[in-house]
Amino acid sequence: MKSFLFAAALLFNLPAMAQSYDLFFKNGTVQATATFAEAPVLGKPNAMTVEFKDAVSQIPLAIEDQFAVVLWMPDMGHGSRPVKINTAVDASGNTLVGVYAVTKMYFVMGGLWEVRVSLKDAAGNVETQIFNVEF
Ligand SMILES: [Cu+2]
Repeated sequence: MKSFLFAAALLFNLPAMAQSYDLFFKNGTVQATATFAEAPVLGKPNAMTVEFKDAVSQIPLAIEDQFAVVLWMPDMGHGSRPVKINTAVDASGNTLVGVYAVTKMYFVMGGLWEVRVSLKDAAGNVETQIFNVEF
């Protein structure tokens, strides 16, 4: 996906607006790359893709765990409305292994936001990794 977006940006000579964040789970073995194709903006329904990969081989990884994303303002102790998560599909409608489309990401006010990405395994253990977005 990332290489496709990069290629598309070159092809159409668009400004490089994509923003990517790499998060690591399960003692560094699982990589999750979160990409905003367009830089997030305040008060709009932003979207990102999250691609899970084996951190070493970079091969897409099907995730058995429950995947969740929460938007949170740490300085103010509140969040936003729930985001929507779907498995991502390619142009033919085939499910992309380990890729999720996260939509309805509303950053409802200016300031520092945490994007809290978490995996919950079958035993109920939750691991959360965070990246920041600031407006
Ligand atoms: Cu706030």
